[in-house]
Amino acid sequence: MLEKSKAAYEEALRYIPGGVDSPVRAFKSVGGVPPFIERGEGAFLYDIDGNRYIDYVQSWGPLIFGHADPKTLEAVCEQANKGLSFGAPTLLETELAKEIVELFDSIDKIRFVNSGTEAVMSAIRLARGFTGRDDIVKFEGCYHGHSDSLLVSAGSGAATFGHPSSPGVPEDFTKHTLLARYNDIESVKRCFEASSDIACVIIEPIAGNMGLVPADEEFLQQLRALCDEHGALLIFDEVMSGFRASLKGAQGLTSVRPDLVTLGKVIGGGMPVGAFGGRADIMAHLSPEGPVYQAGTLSGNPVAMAAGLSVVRRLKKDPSIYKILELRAKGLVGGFQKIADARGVPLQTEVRGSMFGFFFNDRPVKNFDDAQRSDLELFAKFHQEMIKRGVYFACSQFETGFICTPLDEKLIDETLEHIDEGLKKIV
Ligand code: KE4
Repeated sequence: MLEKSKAAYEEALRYIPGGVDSPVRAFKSVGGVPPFIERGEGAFLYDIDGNRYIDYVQSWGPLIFGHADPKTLEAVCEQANKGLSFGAPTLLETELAKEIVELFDSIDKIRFVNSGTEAVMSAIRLARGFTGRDDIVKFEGCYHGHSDSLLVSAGSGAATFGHPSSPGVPEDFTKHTLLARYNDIESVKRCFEASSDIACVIIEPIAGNMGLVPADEEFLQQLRALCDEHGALLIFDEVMSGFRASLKGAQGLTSVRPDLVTLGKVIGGGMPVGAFGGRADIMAHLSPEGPVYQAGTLSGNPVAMAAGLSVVRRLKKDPSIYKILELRAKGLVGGFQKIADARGVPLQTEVRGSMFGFFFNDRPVKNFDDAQRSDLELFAKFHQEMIKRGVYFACSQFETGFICTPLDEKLIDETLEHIDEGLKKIV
């Protein structure tokens, strides 16, 4: 079934560390050979052995209209034929900036970069530059990309490998990073007691990197009040939840407003785009207007902007997409829950818009400690059974699943049959 991928993986291992350009893709926490993908089309991935998979990862979130979406490709090809990159301003950047600023009341100004990591790294530097303070607060289990000061008990790849803080990050870089517990306001208060030099608190308002764990509304409100009380900025990292949890990401589902927001994934439509934005008075501190330096050769790349514009404009034109995708996500996890209950398998599930999550766990998951108590061995066996049956779930318990528009009820029913067969085999 995966002969060619096996050979391809062995070859890749000779030239690329772990055979992959991003650790989670190596399937280390679930085992088995990672399928090498030949092409994607709609809801499907096709690997180089000709196997077809119903894809619930969609490149970790960006592809809300599915693989090789014709309208996105058309926009990309049309722009590419005019040139790939100019290193000079284009109308496209302003157009995409306008679409996002008009949508988010928390974003007065925005700047594009090339990844979520870059967006968060830049937002943190801006928060430090604006407040003149050095310390930051993050939450156990939240992942904000791999910039040094945030690789402290990250919730994505690092946590999957059980090495929450990465070698190579100097102690000096992390001594300014305080860790709090998700959905636990007392732990945040303790951070503010421990430091009077906190520039910002960064949070995934809907956490997607410890599995899907939404923040409680009351907790977010208390977090907002605490930041205001201490003059610290609140940063919502919506790289994953933006344009996925709702048209306005988590901000479409909570009354709380951040001072800065980071975005990525969907706003690039599958091309490399990240962004950070927020209050005008804060963004005014960014070079060349202000003293906080930040730059990038391919930032605002016109081809990537064209892809993002195609996707964002269609989502804004028809926000009912989110209701449809949420119903499908609920159909999937609802069916999964019934199957697990019938087979006596403890399961927790969660849905937020087009995002869904599930934990092999007998108790609700409210933070990273809860998530880590999930049955990771069962998750690995389950994932392998799903791959055998042509269902491509995220290859880690600490990730989130996604529904895209071509992934219809028929495919969800087919998935549920495979889930039932797979669970029957392993429990
Ligand atoms: P990138 O640098 O990978 O574009 O974005 C970093 C990032 C920042 N913030 C949040 C909330 C994120 O989810 C991410 C990246 N997400 C992971 C998947 N959970 C990317 C997959 C990978 O690392 O290969």
